Amino acid sequence: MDKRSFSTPVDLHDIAVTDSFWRQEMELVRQAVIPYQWEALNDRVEGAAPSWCLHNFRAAAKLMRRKKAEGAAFKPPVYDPSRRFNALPADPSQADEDTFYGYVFQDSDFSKWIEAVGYSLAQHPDPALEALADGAIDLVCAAQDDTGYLDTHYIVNGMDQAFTNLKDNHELYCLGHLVEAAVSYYQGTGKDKLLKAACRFADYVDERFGPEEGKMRGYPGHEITEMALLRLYEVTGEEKYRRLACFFLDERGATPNYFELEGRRRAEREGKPFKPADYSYYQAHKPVREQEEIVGHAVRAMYLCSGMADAARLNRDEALLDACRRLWRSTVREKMYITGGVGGTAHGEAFSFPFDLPNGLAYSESCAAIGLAFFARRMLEIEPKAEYGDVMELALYNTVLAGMALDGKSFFYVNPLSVNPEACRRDARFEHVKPVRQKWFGCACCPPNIARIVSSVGAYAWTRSDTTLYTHLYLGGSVRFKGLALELTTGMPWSGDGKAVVHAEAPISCTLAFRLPGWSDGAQVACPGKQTEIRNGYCYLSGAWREGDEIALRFPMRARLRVADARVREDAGKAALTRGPIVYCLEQADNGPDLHLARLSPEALGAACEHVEVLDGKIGGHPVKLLRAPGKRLVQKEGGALYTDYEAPVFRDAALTFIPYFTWANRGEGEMDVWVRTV
Ligand code: FUB
Ligand code: ZN
Repeated sequence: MDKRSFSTPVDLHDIAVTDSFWRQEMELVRQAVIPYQWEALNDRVEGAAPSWCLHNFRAAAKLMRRKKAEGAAFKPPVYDPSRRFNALPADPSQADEDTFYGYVFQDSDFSKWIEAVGYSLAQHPDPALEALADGAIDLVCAAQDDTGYLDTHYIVNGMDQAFTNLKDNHELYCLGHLVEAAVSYYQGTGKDKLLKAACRFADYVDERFGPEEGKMRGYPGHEITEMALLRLYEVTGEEKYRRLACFFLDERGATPNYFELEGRRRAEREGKPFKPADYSYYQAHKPVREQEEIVGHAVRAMYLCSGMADAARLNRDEALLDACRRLWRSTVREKMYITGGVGGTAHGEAFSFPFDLPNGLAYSESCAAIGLAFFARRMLEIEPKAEYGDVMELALYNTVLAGMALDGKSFFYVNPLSVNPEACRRDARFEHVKPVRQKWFGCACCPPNIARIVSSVGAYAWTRSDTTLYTHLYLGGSVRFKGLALELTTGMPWSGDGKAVVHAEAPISCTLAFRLPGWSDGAQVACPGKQTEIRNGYCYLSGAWREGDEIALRFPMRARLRVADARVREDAGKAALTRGPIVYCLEQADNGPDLHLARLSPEALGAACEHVEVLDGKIGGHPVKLLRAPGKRLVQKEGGALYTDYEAPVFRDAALTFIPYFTWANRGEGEMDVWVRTV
């Protein structure tokens, strides 16, 4: 491990994103998504599934007020496991103000929202938004128990059973999200009220978990706590948070299995038979350092890998880094969709077996693609290799952005690569697939997760070490590093050409490193007079930088016809069109129904796609590049018998119009396909 190549994200205060693409996405989050989600968290969006998130904090805060007022006379609620999911009132206005509703992890939706607010405020001060967030933080802090414990599910239902079901009940996950939120808000605003609350909860957990005699040897049933505690360690310098995170990582999957132990204890207490679970769903089937294949719930797996990568970097832990590399390879070489989505099966929202990547039945949860971007960035922080940057870019531009409507007011949880709306409506196997984005979800993990990653996209674009500024993603804007400002002008994601101009009052010696995108043949980064070295798909330019130094970025971008490995059964005989980092798809709105009859004409296209036209278009008012490719349609026999004798197929010419995958389903309901038959 060469720690000279280690880097960490550039502080968002030092970044200004100004290009027309990402600036617009970030402004959408700031002006539309954050306010909309605040309404959703307060159950005020008509026709949307209630969140209960703020309701639960209010119920917990009320209970805490009562606890303080009554002192020793206070009788805490006693947990009833059969009420883990309290029946939801048909009409939210009929909700009981003292009852917890929704999933056990509803608190995390607030945390993701506040995290997005923190990132946004770092780059765009907004006193009204900050005042709203401060008020929300006051409420959340009022819900905290005086021990530091802060999880409304148990506070309201009975803390006597706190930490008795780590496998499923998400308290440590909620801690993780709270920490991420608190750090972001602290970094964005300088305010530490939430940070103090998060530290108190983390301290409470630290006092109860660990290898020491008398402490619990458990770990999160849903990872995130690990990377969050490591971030808290980096911000506070408190060694205990690093120790706790590493304990959680290394204890996972140890024998005896903790989830089994706690499950047996619970069964005994409740007088029920013990049912073992499949611990690979939780990545707890064996110690993380021994894991070879990425398995189980996809978001959990990606968050785990992200925590492992953070620990590998902070502890210079070669063995852990090797495990990260293995799991990375297993993910991107065998289990990732061409859209950068992961999680091939709805069964457990999980990774399936290698090369099982169904298009229509895909799960590809928005959160899982976000987790893949987290993992990729952390690997880049350790060893800058273009492969990580390529995957991070792919996930962000395609599955992550597809998760949010162009107006920011509806969301996908599941991101299929093929949709037949009738199947979604009538076939229970497709129940998880929605043909249009939803206003909200009972389990709304994805929408605020998209908000937090989009508003912090700058931290994925640039990382820095003492000597080097790395540009991983090409966002237009500027970034400050060691007394210089690097101003990037790009046409991404529609054009690969751009430039970077240095602004510096005095000469500064350092290295500027730029990713050479894998989608570009003959990518070039050049600056006359600077020492140039290409390593692992990055171009390193070193020397004394002066005001006006200009770096030419030339990343030829062309439409590409892509095919999948033959082991991906669903994609055999099919191809997908991509251009730069953007994956394209066919939509009914442009191509009519029955997309399964469409054929790309590879003989006309050729490998170089010279016959694909690149057109300027608009989807939902947003300027995009469309692709028009020569194609055909299979002419079907009309209204005949279900089965007839074979006859040579007849095709008619039909040009095919492709739109960027992230823009699909912004013009109403219809069929969609990423993979199109070529034979
Ligand atoms: O369990 C918390 C979140 O809810 C997961 O990350 C998502 O997959 C959804 O199940
Ligand atoms: Zn999600």
